[in-house]
Amino acid sequence: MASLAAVAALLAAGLSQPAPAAAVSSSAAATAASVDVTTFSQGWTNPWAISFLPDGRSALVTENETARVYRLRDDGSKTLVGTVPKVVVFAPGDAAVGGLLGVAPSPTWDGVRDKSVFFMHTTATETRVVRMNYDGKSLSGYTVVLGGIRRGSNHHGGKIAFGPDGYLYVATGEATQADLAQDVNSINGKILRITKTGAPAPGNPFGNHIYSYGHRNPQGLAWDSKGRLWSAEIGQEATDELNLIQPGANYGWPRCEGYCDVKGMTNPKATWDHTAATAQIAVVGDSLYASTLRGFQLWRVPIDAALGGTGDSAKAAVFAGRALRALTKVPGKNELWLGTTRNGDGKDEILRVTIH
Ligand SMILES: [Ca+2]
Repeated sequence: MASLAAVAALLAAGLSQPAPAAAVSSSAAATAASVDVTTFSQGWTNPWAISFLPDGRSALVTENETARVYRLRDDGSKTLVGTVPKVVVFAPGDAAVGGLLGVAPSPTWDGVRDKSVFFMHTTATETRVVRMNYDGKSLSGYTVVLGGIRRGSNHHGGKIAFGPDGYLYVATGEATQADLAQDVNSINGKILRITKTGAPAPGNPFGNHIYSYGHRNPQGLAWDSKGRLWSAEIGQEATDELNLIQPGANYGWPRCEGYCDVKGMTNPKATWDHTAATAQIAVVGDSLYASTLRGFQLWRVPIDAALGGTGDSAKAAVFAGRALRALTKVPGKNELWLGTTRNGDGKDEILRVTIH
């Protein structure tokens, strides 16, 4: 447990002012992956999401409040490709409250025949998924794909990602209206599964946009090597959750937060104290990795342990010292790109996390 004590010490030192970043070894020595963390790209302001283009060597990165979109290459260089219009942040300075959120290039994007890139963002009145054209140089056009997602002061979800089935999965928050999460006629507090034109994907469990429900503020989506969908969401007063997502399942909010024993509600596979603010997830090999905003940590959760009911005891912090959000796996490598957040204008970084 020495490594967890080290994490605690870092946190005690780092909560008000970011402490020097440090990698810590996992507590589960027999199965632990060790990580090397290096600063990879600097000059960022609250990066929210990182999503690779099909070339596998460069990614689009959104900035939350500036609404800017950059292309980040594997040498760490970045190029501004445009700004998403109509983005409204209600409370500048607090990255929790909307702005430009997720990004997902079309899986067949080539910049010529297929230029489609999808974004999720808040406007003055709603949260929406939009499509823009990216020709490899700049963004143009703006088409609303799915509007009418309610926005509140907070809890906007925001992650979007194409699944192995080619459909777009959209994590929506309950916009501080908790009862919407249990309403299968509302698209808030859900994981949605939609086509590129915003229609319900074929085979959805309720015949509408909804794939799963009972979510509070989900910001993480990732698939494992077996094609299983996982999601992370931030809790209210007690518990952040890592959930294994099944179509049609009810993940409990607001009746349940974390584990509970209510018929028809699906329990999480791992949890954190809600003060961690567990944001995004990515899969490398047989483990899930989770970034935390207020926990200042990157966590590793062995997938087999999570499936077997021991996710909480098996999870371990592998890096600590920075407020973290944007997280994605690098295609073809045992590597993550991980964005810091809330360090002030131009002071965030994208970190390269190499997993051994
Ligand atoms: Ca839940």
